[in-house]
Amino acid sequence: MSFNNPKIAIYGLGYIGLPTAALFATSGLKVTGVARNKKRLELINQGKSPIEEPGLDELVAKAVSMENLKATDKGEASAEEADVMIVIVPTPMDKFKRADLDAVKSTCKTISKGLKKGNLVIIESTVPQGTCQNIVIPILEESGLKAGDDFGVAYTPERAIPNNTLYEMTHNARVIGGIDDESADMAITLYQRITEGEIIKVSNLITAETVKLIENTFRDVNIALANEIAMICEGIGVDAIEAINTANHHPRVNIHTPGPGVGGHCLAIDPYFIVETAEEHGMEAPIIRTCRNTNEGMPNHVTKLIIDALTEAGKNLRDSTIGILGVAYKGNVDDARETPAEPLIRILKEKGADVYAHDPLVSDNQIEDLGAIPSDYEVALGCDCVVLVTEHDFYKDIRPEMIKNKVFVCTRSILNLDDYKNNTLIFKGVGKPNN
Ligand code: SAJ
Repeated sequence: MSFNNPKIAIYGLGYIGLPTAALFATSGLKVTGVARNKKRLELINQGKSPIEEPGLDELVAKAVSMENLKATDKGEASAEEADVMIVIVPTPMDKFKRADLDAVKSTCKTISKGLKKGNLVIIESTVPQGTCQNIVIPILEESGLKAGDDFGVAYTPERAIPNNTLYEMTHNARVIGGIDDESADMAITLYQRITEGEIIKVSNLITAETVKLIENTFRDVNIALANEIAMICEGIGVDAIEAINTANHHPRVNIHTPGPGVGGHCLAIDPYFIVETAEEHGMEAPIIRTCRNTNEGMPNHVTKLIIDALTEAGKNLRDSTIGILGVAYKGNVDDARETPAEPLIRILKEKGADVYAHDPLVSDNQIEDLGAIPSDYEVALGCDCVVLVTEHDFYKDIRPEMIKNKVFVCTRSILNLDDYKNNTLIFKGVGKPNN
């Protein structure tokens, strides 16, 4: 294999797979992207991005016009032609809160059929610790080749944040671990083509897997702490945001921001992968589990705030309309995966409320899938209780007089609290002192 100009096959053309493919292609390498969704393949081959991400459309257009990126559903043939195969497929959680590795396993099976001596297989999907060694490598070795002797294996987690993916992919530090030094070094040479960021080589595959999981777990645990502080502050009449922001002036304190719960395909899932691995080894992870419970409990807490606010207004949740502002899992993204809006909508409906939802970025179909009635901004603002769930910039200019029925619950810290004092509005919020 020529490592000056390896041919690459990337399995998975999603939020991370497609930008990775486009970056390698525009760096001058021949890249084949493999995915199943025909519509997605068509769009990419026309030089268009099926994913909303700043700069991605232009990058895909450039990669395709350079004739360096093509998308296909032929996984085995792509492996036969490639020198390096990169796996960036989703690893969701099943109903038992364990990693669903089906996509990783079937992709590795496909790759094993086209694997040749001298190839390098790189895994980027987030996986429980030990997956590369115990699951990926045995599947790849079904090819009859031996990992380490005949082909290389490396793990490098994706760590870019949606909405700033391209910048973070090309500037964040990258972590790489290999089955051996040669594998790690080959992967480092490859990623140096697309990143200006530092590349950190760790001891082995499992260390690299662990790094990814503990990063997101740190954030989830920290947010759980912020949420617990917020709920206590509400009860004792302290503005939690003021307290947290002030505490964060201390040089060694960085408390995260409370909210309606933790969504997205990473923080709400990855901590469970550590719990799973710990339990498989006869251990427990009580802190991580408790923090997950706290964050998963936030939609219940928000429901309580809504009930309290409506009660003050002399209304019943059962007979009320609720207007949700924002269903995306966080501000300024169009992504509603694992959004805390979903359990909130479910709980409110179970309690008999009619739930309307507005989101400037998420489609009406997705809003329906989440269980709410898609509505205009004005309709949501006209409900018996308005609940701000996502901190889209679009909502930053919301003013008390826009809340028609004068009952407002805010789960994010984007509004100026002073605006909500001393007026007739019934206002409650996560981490806001009860008025
Ligand atoms: N959230 C809070 N309070 C905070 C920060 C976040 O409630 O102070 C909530 C958000 O509203 C959202 C969820 O947590 O619902 C997750 O948001 P996020 O911005 O922390 O993270 P993600 O899921 O968009 O992306 C994370 C990032 N990981 C870290 O910052 C350590 C990203 O770099 C990773 O690439 C990504 O996970 C991933 O793919 O693992």
